[in-house]
Amino acid sequence: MLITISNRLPVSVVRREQSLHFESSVGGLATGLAQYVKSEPSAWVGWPGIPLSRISDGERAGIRERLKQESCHPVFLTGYEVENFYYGFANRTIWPLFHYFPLHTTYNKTFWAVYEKVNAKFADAVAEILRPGDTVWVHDYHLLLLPEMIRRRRPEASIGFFLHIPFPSYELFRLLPWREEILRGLLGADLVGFHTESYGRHFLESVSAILGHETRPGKIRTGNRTVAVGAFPMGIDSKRFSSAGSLPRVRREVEKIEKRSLDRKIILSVDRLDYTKGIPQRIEAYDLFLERNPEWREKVTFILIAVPSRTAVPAYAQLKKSVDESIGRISGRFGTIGWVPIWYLYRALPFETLAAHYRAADVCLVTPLRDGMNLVAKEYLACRDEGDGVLVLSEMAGSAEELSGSILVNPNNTDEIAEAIKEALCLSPEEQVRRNGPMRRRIAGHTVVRWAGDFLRELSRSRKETKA
Ligand code: ADQ
Repeated sequence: MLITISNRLPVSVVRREQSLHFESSVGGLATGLAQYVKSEPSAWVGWPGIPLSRISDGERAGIRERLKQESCHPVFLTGYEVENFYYGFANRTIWPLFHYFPLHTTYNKTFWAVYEKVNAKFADAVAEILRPGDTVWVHDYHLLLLPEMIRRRRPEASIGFFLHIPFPSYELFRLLPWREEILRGLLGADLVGFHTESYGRHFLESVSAILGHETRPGKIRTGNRTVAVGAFPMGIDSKRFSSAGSLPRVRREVEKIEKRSLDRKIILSVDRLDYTKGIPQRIEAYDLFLERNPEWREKVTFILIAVPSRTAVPAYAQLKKSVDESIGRISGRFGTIGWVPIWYLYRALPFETLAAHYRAADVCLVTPLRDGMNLVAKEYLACRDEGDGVLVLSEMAGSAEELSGSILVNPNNTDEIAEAIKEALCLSPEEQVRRNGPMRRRIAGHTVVRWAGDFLRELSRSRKETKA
């Protein structure tokens, strides 16, 4: 059996009025793994998204029973744990530090203590269902201690870990007061996977400098065990996006967008509202573009879609305010009676609406300051069934390694982004198709299902090698 463990279960429990509802998540990981494990037994361990204070003991048992029908095993968290583990250590310590934002990083002993405690809760939940022969796959920065905690409880288990965010260079990682504990936690796995080779190299460097372990490319020796390290760039469900154009609702939405934009060129960006995504710099670059290219005013519309995210963390609330203000400034400066330079949508969109925006957009601006991978870039290219469209992509996104046919930019260089916008709008359709061809083939061939298969095959191979 494959046991997947992530902070959130693919099913969330929400309370609306008096009753509880079960909503399935449509994230890349959930859909990708769901397809992968269709044919074999599997289980998922994670938090169901509702704090304990919001459910009664009876409801808790009911949730457990109901989730079991979907092979999901809940780890219940108190409000205090959510505050210190999720909003605290995961999102105010690891997230900023691993994305090269040391000034946003909080080092707080309570956050750390609760992080350890919650990881141990997850380990207990896994130990309860883990049987000999099972494979455990732990996901992401919320659960960095889990591989070792499971190893202690079940020394023979086959354990894989995948990090969805960057692993920073040693100079950043060494700032963490709990750097040794985090590395030891990860080394409980048989295979540690990253989106790119360079994140893997950073990890090996930290293990060697901080723990003094012997390392060679792709391998770490720890005690009597060998831990494999590899790059597994995550893909998307490319068929779902490439066939979206055949859905009547998507076609209707595309028409609506084009009609409302009066056939102006459309520039699109889509992200969670997160300070790592470079949204203020992107808006500033658009401002520069309009200032320097008056002939483009009223001929282009920038649709900026941002999903609310981690609003309880102060840095996110500040970002929201500054984005609102800078959008207001551009509209005041360049807007006319018949033209709004930026349309700002601050919400999550259903799949069909998102796909319609990808299909309607002439240019997609993906300019994170740091990003583990960035799936939006891949979704945009997969959606364009004529093969046209221009992707402007940050060099700091993991996906830049695979998507080198895009217009690559330094996300801190607003002059360069402004130039790239102009270049993108002027690129001939033939050139667009020529550039996108290899990238679209890569995306179609390296799907999320293939990613999961590659990782799990490598896990089982490295286990055999260690045992031999
Ligand atoms: P994220 O930081 O969330 O993921 P990304 O990879 O771009 O970043 O994934 C976002 C997902 O949310 C995409 O599938 C996108 O379609 C969806 N989405 C974004 N805005 C939306 C909106 N307004 N409405 C609906 N859906 C929206 C983390 C890491 C990334 C890494 C992924 C996967 O930060 O670097 O690529 O995990 O490993």
